[in-house]
Amino acid sequence: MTPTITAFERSPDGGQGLARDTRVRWAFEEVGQPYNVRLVSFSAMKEPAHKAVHPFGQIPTYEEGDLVLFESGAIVFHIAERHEGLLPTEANARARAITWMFAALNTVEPPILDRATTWISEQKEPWCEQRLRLVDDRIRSRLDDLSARLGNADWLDGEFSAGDLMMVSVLIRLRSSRILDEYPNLSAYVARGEGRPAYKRAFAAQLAINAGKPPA
Ligand code: GTB
Repeated sequence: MTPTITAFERSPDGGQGLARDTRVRWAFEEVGQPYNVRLVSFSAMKEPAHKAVHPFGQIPTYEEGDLVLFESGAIVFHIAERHEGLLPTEANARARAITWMFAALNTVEPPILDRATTWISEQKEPWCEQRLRLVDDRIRSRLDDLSARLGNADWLDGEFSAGDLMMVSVLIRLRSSRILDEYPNLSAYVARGEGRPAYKRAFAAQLAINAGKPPA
């Protein structure tokens, strides 16, 4: 059965691929699994029908027969577990790749999200600039360590894995801040991820929906 995911009917980013359906699309593309997309509006997301699928009224979701999932991390993990290509077969390497998925979502993404929230919702507050400086320092602290760990390697732990897919997806959100430019190896890492044919297909698929539409 072909899985169906949900995505914004009209993404606030106008097709920059920053919404979290892109990472799920990328995972599907990496493993060669076709998928369907159901587009939802901001108001429909808060209706009971969508909340039955996603308790918090958000995207992305994943439906395949009786199975209903939400949370992009859980969905990418599910795809990676069910198909070859995103997780190593050797048990310890597999556990490490999963660890990097969690690190991306739990350790690196939170301050990046704080930045986005401050930038989008708190710009008019008198303390906004001060808060941005604090959040940027927290981001730099994570990137300092991530950059040191990556070093000159192409990927975080051997071959490209779901851990890299998630980490690159999280770092992409930083592009407009220019903070990533301070870390040439992380910029190159993100560029390597974006250069993968699977990422390009995922990006193009979401752009095809959002191009030409004014941002939501
Ligand atoms: N932890 C959940 C996950 O990883 O799946 C978070 C899901 C989430 O935040 N979904 C967002 C959503 O549905 C879309 S991706 N928001 C609507 C709502 O909460 O009412 C976050 C997102 C939104 C917009 C941009 N953008 O425009 O740049 C980027 C990312």
